[in-house]
Amino acid sequence: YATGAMTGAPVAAAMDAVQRRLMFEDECILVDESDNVIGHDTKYNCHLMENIEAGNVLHRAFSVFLFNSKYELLLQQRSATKVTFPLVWTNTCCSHPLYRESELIEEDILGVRNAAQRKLLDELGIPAEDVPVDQFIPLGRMLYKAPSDGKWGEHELDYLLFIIRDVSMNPNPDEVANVKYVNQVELKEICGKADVEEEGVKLSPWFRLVVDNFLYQWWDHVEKGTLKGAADMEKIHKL
Ligand code: DMA
Ligand code: MN
Repeated sequence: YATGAMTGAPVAAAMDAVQRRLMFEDECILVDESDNVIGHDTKYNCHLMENIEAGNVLHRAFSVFLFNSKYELLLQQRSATKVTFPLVWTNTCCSHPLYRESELIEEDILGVRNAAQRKLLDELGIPAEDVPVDQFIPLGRMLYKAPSDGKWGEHELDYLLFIIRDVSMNPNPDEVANVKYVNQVELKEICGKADVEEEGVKLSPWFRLVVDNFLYQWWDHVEKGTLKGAADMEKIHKL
């Protein structure tokens, strides 16, 4: 079988072709714990647990939480071919702003907003006009580390973005296995099931951190129309 000449890694050869391409093409933004840009590295290098443990690949990321006009939250189940965290249920869309001019803009968090709009189209087929960049509401930043399967993991400084819009969608099967809108009661049921291993429901670790620390209070603000007052972009929550 292919030996992965570029890396010498059979790991790379075993990856799904679409996901492998993204692992080497996507150049993530490396930051320090205060979110200052200190460099860049491939998505591949940033997610190898050995590099994470060495402490060199903290990178910038974002997590979008999209609500419809009934204030239901759109969840996605990651595809089976995702290299990290396959088949787990998670928030609407997650990825990384890339080391390119349009996604490095810090004024008004525009770089992260541009990346969020790009990935909502890539993963869920949501047209850009349905998610204008000025409609994303940044609520906070969190720093977390999470192993996936021993080989792979995450160590991110994650921008949490809410958006309240009715959208059209056409999920990309390379990225997404399933989607579902839930209300607060339904999400609490899903989280209850995720706590019981035999139920076979898995949630992503970053989604679980947001659920356990922030989500329901922010969701109440969504329902009351008071969300903007809930934002705190100064503090970086170390979770
Ligand atoms: C990475 O998400 C970002 C977070 C917040 C976990 P991902 O693994 O879905 O990234 P991508 O969609 O680029 O593969
Ligand atoms: Mn990451």
